[in-house]
Amino acid sequence: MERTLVILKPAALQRELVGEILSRFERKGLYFVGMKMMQLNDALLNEHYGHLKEKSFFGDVKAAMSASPVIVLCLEGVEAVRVVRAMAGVTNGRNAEPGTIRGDYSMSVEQNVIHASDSIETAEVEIKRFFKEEELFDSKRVGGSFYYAKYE
Ligand code: IDP
Ligand code: MG
Repeated sequence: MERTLVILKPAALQRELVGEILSRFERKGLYFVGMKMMQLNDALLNEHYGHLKEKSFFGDVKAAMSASPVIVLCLEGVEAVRVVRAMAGVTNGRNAEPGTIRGDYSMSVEQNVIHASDSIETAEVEIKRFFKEEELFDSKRVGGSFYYAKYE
């Protein structure tokens, strides 16, 4: 199985879309193997968005990504990188297909609500960038009841 990295951007938190976005991944059948809230700093953003450093909007993107905390997720599943990228939709929310996350929740190229790794190689680098080994968990389901205690 593959693992991929997703970031719920400040727009997702400020617009209170976190639950809806998480539930899409959960219902799709992706396993949550890592999840945490963090404040992104300039050093991390220079690394994460290094491919954009010559772009005129680089500073704006970094400002948008550090405007509030974000939630980083590591999702696992067969072909998870491709599947999650398809669920995200194309970069510009105005062009993203309805039914995708960006297509349903964004009207902007910058404020496009989530980040998703774009290839298996990138995903490996990005997961290491945001998660320590001990912050990632086994996706294997455990036995027993999670509805009642034994004595009820
Ligand atoms: P991606 O997020 O779809 O992989 P990238 O080209 O890697 O797209 O760009 C990273 C992020 O930079 C985008 O998600 C978006 O927030 C922002 N961005 C990309 N292109 C533009 C642009 O033309 N104007 C403003 N922001 C942009
Ligand atoms: Mg990208």
